[in-house]
Amino acid sequence: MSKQQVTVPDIGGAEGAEVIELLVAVGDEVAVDQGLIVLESDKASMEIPSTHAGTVVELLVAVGEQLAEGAPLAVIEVAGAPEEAATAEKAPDSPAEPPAPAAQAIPAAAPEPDRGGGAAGGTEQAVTVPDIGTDDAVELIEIYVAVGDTVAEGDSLVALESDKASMEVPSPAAGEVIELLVKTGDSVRQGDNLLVLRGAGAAVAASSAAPASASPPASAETAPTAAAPAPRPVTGASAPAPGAANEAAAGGDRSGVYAGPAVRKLAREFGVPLDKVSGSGPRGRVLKEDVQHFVQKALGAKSQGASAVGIAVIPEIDFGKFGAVEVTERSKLDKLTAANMQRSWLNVPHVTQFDEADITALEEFRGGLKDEAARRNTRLTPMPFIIKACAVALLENPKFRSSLAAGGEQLVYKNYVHIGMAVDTPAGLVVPVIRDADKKSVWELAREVLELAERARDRKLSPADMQGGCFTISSLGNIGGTGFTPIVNAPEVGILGVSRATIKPVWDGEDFAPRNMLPLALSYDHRVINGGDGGRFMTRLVSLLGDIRQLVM
Ligand code: CAO
Repeated sequence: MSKQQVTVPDIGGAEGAEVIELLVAVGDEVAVDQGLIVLESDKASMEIPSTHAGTVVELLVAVGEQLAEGAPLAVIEVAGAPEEAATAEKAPDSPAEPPAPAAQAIPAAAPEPDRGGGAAGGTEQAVTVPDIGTDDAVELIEIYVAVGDTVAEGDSLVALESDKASMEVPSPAAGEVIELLVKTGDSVRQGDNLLVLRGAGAAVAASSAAPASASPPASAETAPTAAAPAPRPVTGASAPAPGAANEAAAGGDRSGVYAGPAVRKLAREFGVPLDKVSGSGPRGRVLKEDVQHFVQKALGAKSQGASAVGIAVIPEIDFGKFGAVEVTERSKLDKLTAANMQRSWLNVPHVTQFDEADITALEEFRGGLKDEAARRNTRLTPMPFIIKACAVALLENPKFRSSLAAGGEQLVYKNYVHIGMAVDTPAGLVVPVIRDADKKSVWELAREVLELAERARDRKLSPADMQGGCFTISSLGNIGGTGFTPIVNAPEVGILGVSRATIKPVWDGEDFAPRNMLPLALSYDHRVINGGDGGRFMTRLVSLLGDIRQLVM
């Protein structure tokens, strides 16, 4: 038994690369060539393979660490005599060692010197696949440029992927892409033409590396080739030949995370855990679209509900299992109302306060005005009186016509009294707004209630008719019920729910007397209005409705 340390090999000149994934854990048995960690520089992600077979007894790095060539990664306990182990090990720092494709990254190196075939500015040059450390074909997984794009020297042109590493091919010179000679999914080898670049001034060097095996398209044959980045042999704890690649590590079982650098970058930007994304590319490779789809799905789930605030989403049930069902599409208005209700319900800490107003006198007065109402071609319901009473209470209690602003740091007091009135229509609930209710007479309010309710039911309200409210009244008095808790119409802070008035026996100190009692429910945003404010508002309202002579004072 001997312990052997695995270090970071030459990573293609990258000054530092980040550990983005650990592929093994302490106690794991590893084979020579099996990936230990994944490193990512700004140009490539690469697996660093083990140089020894044995048991991982120590992991010396953590995800997120920046590593440079020579940094120790792991300690492997190797079975057998130390001598044998030493023989099995590939000598670190051996300059004679061939390039290690598994750890090979193609750096954005300077082009090789012009060999004479280069051309001056404006000349077309074919850019070829640089030395990728293997004679085997690799897959072209992504093209970052399109015809017409202007690129700078070092800009990524395409991404290639072998069994062990994905790497971006940088442009050897500045220029304009005038022809693409490859497409995504192509298999390419060192020397194959990738694209034709029209140089932007400086000459781009011709490469002598284009192999005979390359069979470029006709248009490229005539063009001199632009230099690929200079090859960099991997030295140090060198990796084995590609033939020895560990298939499982290459993209199978461990790697829900089989993705190129651009995709990894995108995933990082959106905070997407790549191991949760199912790859739709060849061998399960995660593509950009897969990450985008993942983000879309996550957003969709949030907007559907409650997961946005950490509450479990209500499960969808197949009700057809229990009996006949009928499914209908909801109207836009219904869906909008639902969204608004949920937003208010989840954002506003509600308190609802209840009381009853004795409207016996109001109803007597109103009853006596029926003829007058007919003469004025209108109807006089309790609603205009309630609106007028609310307007007075709102004038006296300015907090009830305020709204929170600046994330709760400020309160905006509105120096106007615009009151919304919930109207039940066949298409759904709408809330037209009566402007300056405090300045209008009960007759004017009666006319406006009638007119707005008609326009609402005929769907003739404009968006402007439904904006600017300070407070809302929702009356179910014509429908029935003894009470309900209305939801604040945020960003307003208060809403009055009115239920059906009924004659009740009320103790007057000496006897029970039949009185016409109107049930009221006042909901408010408890971030703005406290119980005292609520109590004062409600008491005043009850008093105003109980003696409507005060409304003219
Ligand atoms: N108690 C007893 N009777 C009442 C009453 C009350 N609180 N409120 C109204 N009534 C009576 C009216 O007096 C009228 O009878 P008369 O003609 O004999 O006087 C009758 O009920 C019908 O009134 P109306 O509904 O036509 O008129 P309105 O002014 O009371 O209300 C409007 C207008 C638009 C508010 C109402 O029609 C409406 O749509 N209400 C529903 C609001 C709603 O859906 N709220 C819930 C929102 S949250 O889901």
